[in-house]
Amino acid sequence: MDWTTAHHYTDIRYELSDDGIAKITIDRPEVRNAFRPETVIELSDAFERAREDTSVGAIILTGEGEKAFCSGGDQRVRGDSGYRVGGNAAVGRFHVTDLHVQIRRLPKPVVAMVAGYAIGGGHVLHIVCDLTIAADNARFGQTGPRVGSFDGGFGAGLLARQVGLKKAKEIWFLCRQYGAQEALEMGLVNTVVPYAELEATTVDWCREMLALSPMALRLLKASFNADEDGLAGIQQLAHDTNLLLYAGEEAREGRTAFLEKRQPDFSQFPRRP
Ligand code: 2NE
Repeated sequence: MDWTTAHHYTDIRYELSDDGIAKITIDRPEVRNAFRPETVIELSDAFERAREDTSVGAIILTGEGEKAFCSGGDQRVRGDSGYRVGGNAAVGRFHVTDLHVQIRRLPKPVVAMVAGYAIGGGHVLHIVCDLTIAADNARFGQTGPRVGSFDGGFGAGLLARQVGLKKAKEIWFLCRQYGAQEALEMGLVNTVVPYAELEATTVDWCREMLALSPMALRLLKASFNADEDGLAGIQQLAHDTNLLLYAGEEAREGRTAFLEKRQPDFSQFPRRP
């Protein structure tokens, strides 16, 4: 697969295929692709770039190398109030909170391509992606309680929806690691393939989605999230619907009437049963 670098970053790579796939790679293999605040800020920028690029229809999130997808927050820059930008800020924070929401709000499918460890906050990153393609060497798990941390947001709630409440509690309470096959059996990933076929399979899945209606996929993603995200999810779905309403004659009449300073004539439009 040929990828073209579309923007240069420090901690990540942002590449495009020639047929509408963006690939975002966490490029810190020396720490098993752990993310520091700068990494998350760059990830956020790259996802926004992929969102705004109308030629992009599917996004892959992955980690450099075969040893890890991501090992979570970089513990070397973890301070007493979060992760410190530049490693030395007095006040830290959790930039990844916003990234989780951003991935879920992004109206294009996001596919986690996992080789090696998806651990801790790295595990939560794959949980918030729409699909996960795992290599046979993938290992999944949470470590929070081992290092004095936890993710009670999507990391707990969404995981419980994916694997069931008892299993989700087991994953968090025992901090065990699970192999790719076990992850598949519990519904944590969509498929498992040999590492050598990981990227080709992920690209194939993306291409299958690229051949489908982008608006239908957008509305489906918003529909799944509407159920899970409460009012914020309903807002996304409703605004997506408004986007479609804008494209029709009925809404145009409302806008045109306002601009022409006249009463709108909606009598020409059916009151659908
Ligand atoms: C990922 C894992 C299981 C890999 O094990 P292994 O044996 O393959 O590699 P090793 O030797 O442990 O790691 C290689 C190098 O990467 C660093 C290590 O310290 C080591 O460095 P050197 O000794 O070579 O200098 N490294 C690995 N993960 C790191 C990390 N997260 N931060 C900084 N350096 C890291 C094994 O490495 C592991 O268990 N890693 C820690 C996983 C972890 O606990 N992550 C944080 C969970 S909390 C979190 O992510 C979080 C949250 O809970 C809430 C909000 C935001 C984030």
